[in-house]
Amino acid sequence: MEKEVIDGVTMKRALTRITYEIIEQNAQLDDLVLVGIKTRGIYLAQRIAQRLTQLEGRQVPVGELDITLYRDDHHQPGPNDPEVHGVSLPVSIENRHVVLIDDVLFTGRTARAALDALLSQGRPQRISLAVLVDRGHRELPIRADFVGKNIPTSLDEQIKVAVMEHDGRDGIYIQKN
Ligand code: 3GP
Ligand code: 5GP
Ligand code: MG
Repeated sequence: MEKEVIDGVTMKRALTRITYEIIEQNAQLDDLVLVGIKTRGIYLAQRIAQRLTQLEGRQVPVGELDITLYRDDHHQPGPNDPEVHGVSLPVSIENRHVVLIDDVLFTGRTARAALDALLSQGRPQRISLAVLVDRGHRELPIRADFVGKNIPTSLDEQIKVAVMEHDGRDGIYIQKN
């Protein structure tokens, strides 16, 4: 059972608002680097970069982090933890302001793994976190600086973020397992 909670137009507006908030916090966009977390976070980062170009006439570099849940090959019990599989940064992040971008913020463990991966690549001046959806249930002291929508969920619900580039439509859906 899947229910649309945010339509495509509202989702685009949320991304535009996040873009304006990023502009407000960065007098000189020269220092900015956007880094998307696979899969949909990368598309969201690319969209924010496009908006920055439209609004400010600036090209902002976009990097990618490949972080997926650690899959236990031995089927041992215990929670899965996110694991970093790849880091692709088009420029040095030394002394830059990095904005990490993900579709959904849940426990915060993916964001934590992303911070580790970034800090292993250099010493950014600052790292911020932007997410399209904050669904609550944090297990670590992590919060987002830019939030598209707060969507409180129960643990047996799942948020589905659809992006045109990957899913052929834009929208945010909630699904009960
Ligand atoms: P994403 O790669 O676009 O973030 O994690 C792989 C995919 O599984 C994610 O897509 C996400 O949409 C989906 N997903 C749904 N619920 C969960 C969840 O609870 N944990 C993780 N890691 N992924 C989830
Ligand atoms: P966290 O590590 O904060 O628990 O979860 C963040 C990552 O897990 C996100 O990148 C996202 O892909 C995935 N995730 C966790 N819960 C959900 C959910 O309800 N919906 C979707 N689409 N992704 C989720
Ligand atoms: Mg994600």
